[in-house]
Amino acid sequence: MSVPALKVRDKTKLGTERPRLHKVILVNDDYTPREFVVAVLKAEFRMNQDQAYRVMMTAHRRGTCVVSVYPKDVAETKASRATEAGRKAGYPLQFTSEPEE
Ligand code: TYC
Repeated sequence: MSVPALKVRDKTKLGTERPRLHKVILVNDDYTPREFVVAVLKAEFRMNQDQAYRVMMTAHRRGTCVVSVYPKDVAETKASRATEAGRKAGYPLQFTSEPEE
């Protein structure tokens, strides 16, 4: 008589979820010039003129706009660098990062 094979649940897959990505968010303000925001988006987030202009205008009209998503450390570094670029030029431009839903 053959012994029924025991079904062993393969739990390895449970540990293979990819880490959640984090959003970088552009926040509107009343002082930073539009062209400056566009220049920072192009320099820090590798956007072309058209993409950068659309993101800037969305934040301008709605208050915020998601710029892109990255692994946590990359999102945090890019948000600080971009915020720092504004600060150095004397503008209150803010980029934040938060986990994606
Ligand atoms: N609201 C700014 C202006 O009218 C432009 C601006 C857009 C600033 C988006 C920040 O995230 C921003 N000069």
